[in-house]
Amino acid sequence: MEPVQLLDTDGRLRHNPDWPLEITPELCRDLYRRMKRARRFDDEALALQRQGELGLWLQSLGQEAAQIGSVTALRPDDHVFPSYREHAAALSRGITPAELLVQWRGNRHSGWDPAHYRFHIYTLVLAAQLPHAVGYAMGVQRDGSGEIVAAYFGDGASSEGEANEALNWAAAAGAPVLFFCQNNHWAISTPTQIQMRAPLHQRARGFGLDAHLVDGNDVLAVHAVTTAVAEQIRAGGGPALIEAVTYRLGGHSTSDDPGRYRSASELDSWTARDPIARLEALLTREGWLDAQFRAEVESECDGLAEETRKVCRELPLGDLGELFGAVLTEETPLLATERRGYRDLVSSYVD
Ligand SMILES: Cc1ncc(C[n+]2csc(CCOP(=O)(O)OP(=O)(O)O)c2C)c(N)n1
Ligand SMILES: [Mg+2]
Repeated sequence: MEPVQLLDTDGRLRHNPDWPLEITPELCRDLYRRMKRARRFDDEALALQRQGELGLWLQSLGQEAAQIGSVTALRPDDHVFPSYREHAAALSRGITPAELLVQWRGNRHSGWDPAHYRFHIYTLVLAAQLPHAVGYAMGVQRDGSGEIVAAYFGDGASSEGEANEALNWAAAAGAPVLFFCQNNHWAISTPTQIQMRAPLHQRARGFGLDAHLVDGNDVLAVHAVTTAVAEQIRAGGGPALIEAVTYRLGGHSTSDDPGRYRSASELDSWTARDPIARLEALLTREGWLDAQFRAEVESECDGLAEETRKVCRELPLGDLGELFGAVLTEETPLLATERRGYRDLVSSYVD
C-alpha cells in the first residue's frame, strides 16, 4: 500500500480525490510558519543541551510535517496524549518554550498544565500513554462532549504490550480515539523492519480499527487525512489509526550517536525529503512566499530562539528532593530511606 501523498518530494501538488483538501495560500503559509518555528526551537534546544544548559534533548528534527499536519487538524479542545518527541505539536498548541524545557533541564517532571492546553504531559515509558488515552476517550464518550482524543507514539512503542492492548480495547469500546504513529524508521538503534513482520496500519485493521498510511513528510497529506479521520471519529465512527512514514533526522537523543548504526546514504536520502523544504518548494512555485512573508517568519523565528535561550537560563533550579513527596500520598519507609539518601548525596557535594 502506497502512503497517501498530496505533495510529491519536489513540492508539486498531486491530485488525490480520496483526500480532498482546500489548498489555500493561507493554509500553506500557516503550516510553513508553524514548522519553521518548531525547527528553530528544536535547533536552539539542541544547542542549549550541548552548552550544558539542558540535561538531555530529543530532537523532533524531520518530523515537523507529521506533527504539525496532524495537530492542526484537531480542534483545540481535543485532548492530546503525546509521547516525548512531540515538541512541534506542543508549540503549535501554544505551550511555551519555558514550559517545554523545564523537564529537560531537570527541574520538574513536566512544565505545563495538561488541562489548560488539552495536551497531556510527556510520557517517557513507551506506550504507557496509549491505555491512558483510551481510558480518557471512554470518559469523553460517556460525557458526550463531542471531543476526540489523539495519542502520539513511535514505531518502537508499537511493540509494547500496552500499545496492542490499547488498540484492542479502543476497538472493543468504540472509543473516540485517534492513534497517530510516527514511524521514523528507528527505535534508538533498532530498525523498524526487525521489530514487526506486518506493518502497523495492517495490524491495527486486525484489531478492528480503521487505519491509514500517509507520507509523514508531506504536511498537506497528513493534514488532509487527519482532518477526515478526526471528523469520522467525532461522528461516532469509532477509533482509527494513522501511520505517518517519516524519518528521525537527528539522533535518538543527545546521548545517542546514530553514526554507529545507520548509514550516511540513508540519512542523505531522507534529508532530500525534508518536509519543510518540500512545502517551501510549493510556496515558491505558487508565488506564495514573497520577501515580506519570508522576512516575517525569519524574524519570528529569531525572536523565538532568543526567548528560548533566555528562559532556559532563567529557569530556577528546583529542589529535586521534592520529587519524593510527589510519588505516594503517604511516604513508605523505603521512600523515606531513598529521600534521606538523596539529601545525603546532595549535601556531600563540595560545590
Ligand atoms: C517501557 C520502555 N522500554 C524501553 C524504554 C527505552 N526507550 C526509550 S525511547 C526507546 C525507543 C522508542 O522508539 P520509538 O517508539 O520508535 O520512538 P522514537 O524515539 O523513534 O520517536 C526506547 C527503547 C522506555 N523508555 N520505556
Ligand atoms: Mg521510532
